[in-house]
Amino acid sequence: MFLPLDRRTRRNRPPADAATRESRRRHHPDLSKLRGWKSMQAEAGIPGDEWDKERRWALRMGLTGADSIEDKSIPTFARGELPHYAGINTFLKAPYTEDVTEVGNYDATVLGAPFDGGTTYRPGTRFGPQGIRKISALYTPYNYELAVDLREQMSLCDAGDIFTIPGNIEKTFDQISRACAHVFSTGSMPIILGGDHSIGFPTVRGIAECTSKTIGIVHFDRHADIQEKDLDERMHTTPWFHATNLPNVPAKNLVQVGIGGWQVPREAVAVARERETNIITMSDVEKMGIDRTAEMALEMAWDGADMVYLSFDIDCIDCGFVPGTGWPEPGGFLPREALGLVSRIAAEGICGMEIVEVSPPYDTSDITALMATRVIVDALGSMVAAGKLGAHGGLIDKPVEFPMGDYDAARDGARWTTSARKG
Ligand SMILES: [Mn+2]
Repeated sequence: MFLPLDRRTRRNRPPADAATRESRRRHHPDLSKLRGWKSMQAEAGIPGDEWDKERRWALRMGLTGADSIEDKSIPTFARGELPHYAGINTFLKAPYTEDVTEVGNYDATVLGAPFDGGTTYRPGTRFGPQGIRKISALYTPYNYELAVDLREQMSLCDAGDIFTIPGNIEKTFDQISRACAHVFSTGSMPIILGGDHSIGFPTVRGIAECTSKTIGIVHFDRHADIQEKDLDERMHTTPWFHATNLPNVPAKNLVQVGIGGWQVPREAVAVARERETNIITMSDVEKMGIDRTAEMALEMAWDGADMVYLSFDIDCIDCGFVPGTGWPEPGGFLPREALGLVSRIAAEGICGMEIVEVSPPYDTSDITALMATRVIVDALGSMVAAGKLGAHGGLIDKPVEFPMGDYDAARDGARWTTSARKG
């Protein structure tokens, strides 16, 4: 038994009287009240069937391992989750749905929007999807604190990247809207890996055209991103101007969290004021705390809305944690705060999400891409824990269907893509 140490003499203090003992009791809390204990017990109740299935599949795909390998679940060729450093990466090593008509078989679909033509300072976000997928291999699908195992409790696929058109913002927007509309129409929740923030307009447009219902947006950023044009085009400073022009995406349901610093243009503020969007600055968050901020954001985003979309600009986090981004700005969220907020927003259910502005060429040790991965898995984990994944499915009342490509029919058209060649 340990007696409390007297701080001055460093010797054990004599036993305290009953009243003092009572007041000290809180220093020895009931362990069973801790998340650590609860999660430890909860793990026993999570099934392992999908993991068994994956290992069975890995052996069938990758040959049995060498005779000297004692663990007979290890194949010769790396297949599936293990080892984390090996393999051809999709997001979280989820199955690659090369045939995009198959995404409807999964609860959620990751799709890349590799585009940085809307960038107004540092480029490089065209490599965002690759960077995020690469470091996502670090994760297991299980989260101890949430007591959630994504592999067992939901299904996820990676549809690869959208064919964007470098140097042409509008054609890229059309491609992105089409891709998002396709995924959303199948009922699978789209998770879009940007790309710069200009993609926020076409992603929301793609989703909005599949439903007559109203969509709210929770937008994490240091920047307001709501001016009409920047440098004469619809750059990454403009998505919410155009998104909130859509008939079923009202500006009053746009909640912008973490805004502040010296990079918010006055043009954007004027639009936010005219349209009466909801801006919660970083200092507002500091004053209110995470719980109240989340409560307020949810209330405003869901006010009269049928579903909520999450747009997460990685630069909302203090740039000391996310160097790999286009417009770094100090004074933003700590990672723990941002993740806490995302989890609370996602716990009420989201109909889709995007994570933008990750620029691997400016990243250090993959930390920015890692942060982006966390935002996604934390949102998914939170939705799974709250039983909200797929809740938006019943609201898709105008699903769209696009024809599959036909090589011969396309060849009859006027133009045909040539392979990229220098000179
Ligand atoms: Mn930003």
